[in-house]
Amino acid sequence: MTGPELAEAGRLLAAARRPVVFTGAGMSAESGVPTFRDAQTGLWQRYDPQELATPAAFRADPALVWGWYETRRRGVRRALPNPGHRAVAAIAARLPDTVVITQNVDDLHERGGVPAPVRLHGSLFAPRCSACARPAPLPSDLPPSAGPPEPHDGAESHGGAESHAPEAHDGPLDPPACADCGAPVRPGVVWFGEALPSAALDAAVEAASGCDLLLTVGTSALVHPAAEIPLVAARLGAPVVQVNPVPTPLDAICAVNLRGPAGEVLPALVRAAWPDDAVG
Ligand code: BJW
Ligand code: ZN
Repeated sequence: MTGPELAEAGRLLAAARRPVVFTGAGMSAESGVPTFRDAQTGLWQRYDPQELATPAAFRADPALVWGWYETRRRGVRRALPNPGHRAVAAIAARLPDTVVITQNVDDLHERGGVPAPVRLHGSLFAPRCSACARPAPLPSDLPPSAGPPEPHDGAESHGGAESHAPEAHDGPLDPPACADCGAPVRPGVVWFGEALPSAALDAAVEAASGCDLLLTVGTSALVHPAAEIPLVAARLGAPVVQVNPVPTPLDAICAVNLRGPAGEVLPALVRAAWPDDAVG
């Protein structure tokens, strides 16, 4: 990938000292993890968010909701970080004050080399009690997805287009009971109508307020308050660079819009910023 936009984005990245990388579901799309709102492949094309991603949905049918999240968790365990995740890790390695903020509930940034992203919408891997909030152990996986996540050496660094969408085990599954109070354990994610974890939201706003470049990747920027993070950076004068195959509401505030998939654009961006480095 070449072009004046990429060159300009590369200049902005090379000049940055405190960049923020803000990611959404498109970041993991090339790893085979479905997005939410893409036509054809998005989860909300097949599932109703009101029946699965709200506290009321969990109260109404805990087994339906728990089973759906367990299936997604097992899909994510089979997925591998893609070259876009590696490129984000390369940026963070080059610029140690980089802050990675993600809306994603998968663990692909961590497995791609970013140990502690700021998580705005929680994690598939942190279930907790729905009543007392005590953290609960992860259920052990059933074959064929049994065992720990695959190690991430160079051999797996290409990710893959193979889909890890909910399939074989999709179906109701009773959630475990809390070891303290016996209430049902719930997924550790943020549902519609729930507050974001305050420490994560504070850290995200602080990072966006102090950054000198915000790179937004693979988000439709439709879900609030997360969608305001790039706006905070722009309002305070930081250039915003967007990576997305299609336009989003953020286009208007972006200094550069890089139209394309994260797994291709981000490695190209890293090469444009630091042509002499052997990364990406
Ligand atoms: C690629 C690609 C490739 C594809 N490369 N790119 C202001 C206005 C209107 C509404 C609200 C508002 N403020 C709050 C609300 C209500 C609501 C909301 O935002 N609703 C709107 C949808 C209308 N927000 C909330 O309810 C939030 N809570 C809240 O506000 O609480 C208030 C409160 C305060 C105090 C006390 C109590 C309450 C919570 C929002 C939680 C969102 N949860 C979800 C589910 C998480 C769990 C799960 O995984 O099931 O989070 S919804 C879903 O959307 C998920 C995502 O993190 C989030 C964002 O989606 P994302 O990442 O942008 O994905 P997509 O699919 O939308 O877009 C993918 C993009 O990738 C596309 O653009 C593609 O083109 C692109 N792409 N391939 C690069 N290869
Ligand atoms: Zn409990």
